[in-house]
Amino acid sequence: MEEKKFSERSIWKDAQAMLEKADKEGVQTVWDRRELQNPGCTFCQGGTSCHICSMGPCRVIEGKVGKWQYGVCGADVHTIVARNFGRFVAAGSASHSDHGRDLVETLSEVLSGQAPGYSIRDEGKLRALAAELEIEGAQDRPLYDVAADLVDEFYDNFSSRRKEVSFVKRVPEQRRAIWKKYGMTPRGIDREITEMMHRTHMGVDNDYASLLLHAARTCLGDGWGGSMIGTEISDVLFGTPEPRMSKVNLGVLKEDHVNVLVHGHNPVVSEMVLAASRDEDLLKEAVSAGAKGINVVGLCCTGNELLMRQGIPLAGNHLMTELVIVTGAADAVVVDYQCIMPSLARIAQCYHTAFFTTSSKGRFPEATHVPVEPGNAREQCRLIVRSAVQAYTKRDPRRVLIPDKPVEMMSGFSVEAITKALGGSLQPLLDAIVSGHIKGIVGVVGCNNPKIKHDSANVALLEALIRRDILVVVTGCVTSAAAKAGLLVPAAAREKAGADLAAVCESLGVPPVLHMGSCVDNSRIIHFAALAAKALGVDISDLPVCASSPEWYSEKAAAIGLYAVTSGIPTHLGHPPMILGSSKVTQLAVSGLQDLVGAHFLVEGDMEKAADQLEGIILERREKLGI
Ligand code: XCC
Ligand code: SF4
Repeated sequence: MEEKKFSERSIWKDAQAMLEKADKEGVQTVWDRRELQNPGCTFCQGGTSCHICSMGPCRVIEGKVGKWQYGVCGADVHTIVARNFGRFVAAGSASHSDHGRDLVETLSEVLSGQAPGYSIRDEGKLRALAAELEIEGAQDRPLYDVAADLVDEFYDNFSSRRKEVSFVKRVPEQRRAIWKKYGMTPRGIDREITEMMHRTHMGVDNDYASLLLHAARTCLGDGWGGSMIGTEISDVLFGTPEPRMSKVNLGVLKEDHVNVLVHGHNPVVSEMVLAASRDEDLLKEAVSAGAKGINVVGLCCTGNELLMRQGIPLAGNHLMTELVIVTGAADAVVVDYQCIMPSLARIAQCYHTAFFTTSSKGRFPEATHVPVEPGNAREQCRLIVRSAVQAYTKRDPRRVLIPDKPVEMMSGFSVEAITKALGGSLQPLLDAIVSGHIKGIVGVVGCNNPKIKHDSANVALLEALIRRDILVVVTGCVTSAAAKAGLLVPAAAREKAGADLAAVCESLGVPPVLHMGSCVDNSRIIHFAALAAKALGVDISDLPVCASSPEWYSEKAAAIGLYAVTSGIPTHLGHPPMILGSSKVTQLAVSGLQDLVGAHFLVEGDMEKAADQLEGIILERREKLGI
């Protein structure tokens, strides 16, 4: 393969160097497999194939008569596309929410004394949450009693006994009225997901619009339910993030250290791996093995979790997860669940890398499984770190290549931290928006996708937005893109942002792109939007606020998009979901939703044009607000 090809796959030097190394060493990557899948299936791309029952599978084409008109059961193309999309986002909602549930369980086990090693690190946050949810004596009853009530309340959010999930309270009244009108108020997190599966069984909900409204309800149960609970309890257990500096790219690996990579989503695992890596006896073992220390670095969302709260460096995002092993310097990769490519365990076998799974939900046949549960996490994570030290002794220095120097970045912008940075209230930020120094805010979130040159769209959109004096917040895998591009440091304001935005950022000492966390932490963004809307006495759909996922790939990202839109935030996607086979479903997504919820999806592959469109919406909304 010639060099040119590597530079077509990723915009980053560290990635290109590793792609070249992978090629030399015969390691197949996600890009190679993407090419092998070409050309894709047109039916699947348009969402018009159905395998929901065994009378099929069926394939249909809109506008055909006779053959291809209906599935065997009689479903038309709109029903089929809507059912497929409903299931797609239900799976995304389930993933975020099941992660959230794991945190409720961990907190519950802390209370019953069954989770040694975990504790309530942020008592203030726990009491504030309890007060917000009107739990009696939130501020003065014993901490564990209040926490027990909070655990009950959150468990109840997953059930079928409620009319709405707790955090619907956070939503502006106008928005709640819209949800009520269209039957979109999420009642119970699991309930909406289950109902989505029920409705999409053969012969239940056959009306595409009705299916999509329930899909929205399911996703709202994720955003304002499962994800939000996940974020809030993570803060309670591990601390609410505050601004801190860190580093990013493959250069954060250290040649003379035992490198332990944590990948996945749940801080319950990664926080404990980090704690174990700081144990004196294990550090001594590392030194006896010839290393200078133990270096824990993050990947993807659990990397974001550690970065936000502990300042742990980020090795990279989704498309870097294979390449990090190709450095030959990854002594252990520790995973929990979600976005962990099945290829990783095989690639680890090409090196000395020890690959550990920790969740009973996320097994790989090639991996060493070390089950990590709240009750045994401390010991199990010590075992993992000890094995990493042993793996280090097997590292082959001739195969090690750590490309590039790390880039500096700033992280830790929780809603609490932003409020604090502004002097205790959101008012100065709202003032800057009203005065026009900040035109608006866009949340740029989500993944990588080998269909799009790695991080090219993420970075292009970020730069185009800040140039237009639009403040950007990032989460998930866009974080690493933003950081590598040098956008997560205060100096980026002067270098890359428009003059007005730069002036605001400089006066506050913050970057023009603020890192707000992992993907479940998109709940921080909608919470932030709700607070801003309430402060201005308007609905979220009145705010000059948009969202984008330029390189999204996952079911979770689609769920996020749908809860953002139905929360009133217009959302751009860099490439379309599998719905284009139905004109009615597509039409509802890109314009019909506007009339219902005051926001819609936009799909645009050119990031300058996307930035123009987002700016257009922001200016329109400003005008309507009279600012
Ligand atoms: Fe996964 Fe969360 Fe996407 Fe990254 S951004 S590829 S979903 S790790 Ni969530
Ligand atoms: Fe075919 Fe209908 Fe069965 Fe889908 S549900 S596979 S369209 S018969």
